[in-house]
Amino acid sequence: MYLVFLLTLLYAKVPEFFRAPPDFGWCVATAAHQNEGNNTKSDWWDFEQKTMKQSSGKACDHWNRIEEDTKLLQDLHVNQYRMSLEWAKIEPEEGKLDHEAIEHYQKEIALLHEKHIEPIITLHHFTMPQWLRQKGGWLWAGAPEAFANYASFAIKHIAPHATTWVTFNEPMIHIGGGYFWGIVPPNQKGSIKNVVLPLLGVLQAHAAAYHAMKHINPHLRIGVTHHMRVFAPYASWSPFDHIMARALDRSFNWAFLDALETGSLKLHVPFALRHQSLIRQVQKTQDFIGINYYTRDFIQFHPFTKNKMILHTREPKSNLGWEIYPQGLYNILHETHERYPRLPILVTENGIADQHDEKRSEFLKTHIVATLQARSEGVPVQSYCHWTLMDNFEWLEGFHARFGLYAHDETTNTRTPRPSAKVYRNIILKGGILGKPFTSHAHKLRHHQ
Ligand code: IFM
Repeated sequence: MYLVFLLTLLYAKVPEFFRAPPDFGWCVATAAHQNEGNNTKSDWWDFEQKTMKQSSGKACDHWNRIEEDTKLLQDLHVNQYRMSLEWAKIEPEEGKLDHEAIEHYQKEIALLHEKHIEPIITLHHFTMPQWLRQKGGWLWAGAPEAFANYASFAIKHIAPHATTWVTFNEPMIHIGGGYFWGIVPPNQKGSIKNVVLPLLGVLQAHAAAYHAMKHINPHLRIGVTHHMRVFAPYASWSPFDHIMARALDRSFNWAFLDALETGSLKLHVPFALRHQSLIRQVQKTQDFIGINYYTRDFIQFHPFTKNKMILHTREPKSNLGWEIYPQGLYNILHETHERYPRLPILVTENGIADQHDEKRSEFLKTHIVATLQARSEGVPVQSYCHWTLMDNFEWLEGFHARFGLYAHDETTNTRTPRPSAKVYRNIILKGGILGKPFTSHAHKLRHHQ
């Protein structure tokens, strides 16, 4: 009997309390275009008017409600807030600054500091000024310098007291969406090879901004927020599924971050793309790794048929059909640390589209356990940012994908806390969470079958 009890203790996953250190970053993440409204000088605005049924319009009218929304952050008890600046509002025409927009951001950021909420500021979150898009976006030779000037202006004049900065949000999604799938600006559907040049442009813009910002203030922490997914083979017996899952893992998850470490961009997608280039100035241009984690994909690959690749998901799923897979976050945190041991890690996005708030509380709990467990095992995770504060404009999905801790009503602009907001608040107030640990060392199983 005693032996059975001992064995149960040894092998059962007994809940543990995972404590966050007092300086842990409890955070929510947002983006300007999705919340502020009236981003009329941006390429996305243009794109919405021309091609979408629903436009971001006034979004959540956050532009006119910064006091009210800062209060929502205080109610959650977060001590960090990830937000972005809209370059198109700050510099609506090339070389012409909009002082009203600049004062607005100064005020918003001062308010956050006053309430002891540290801003984490993203400079580019999918949108760019129309004038830059017209010049060719990241393919324009002048783009790196223009981006570096904007970044330097922001750290000097908009948020001089902010220490953590993100140059680009989800560069692989931004460029893949624009130049391979062709579903977002600049709508250029093409072969996978089309992503190489704009990706190099983004790397150059990132590096130019990184060096310019560090020159002004060497104490800043600068990085990117990188969308990472678990790619698993659909059929465990299929070598093709394995090959493609591994290739996607290397190219989508690691190639960009590796380039920021080594200066060398290596992309290899079987039967489609093999690329390697060296941009020395990109080497060692990140001070932290920002991970945006949502889900896992199962990859089915038939190299000799027309429709070569099919993506599958499994239950349980969000309203957008994305699998809920917290073990993936735990594994990715370990893998990231093994790959870049010198760098701290921030979970800069993690959330779920869940209109009726049926799954969000459990989602929050399990993903925070994954984060804090990895931390307790030596992974230097410093923050957890939940995506997102309130329902907002979810890009191609419009307003129907509801990611908010607060429900947002587009007609009245009211913000109503969902039960999960209270759950997050309680975790923050307790400084940790009781939960079942994830299978340790599962990160060694590379493809999460
Ligand atoms: O809303 C987006 C965000 O802008 C970037 N990361 C993923 C989120 C959910 O799709």
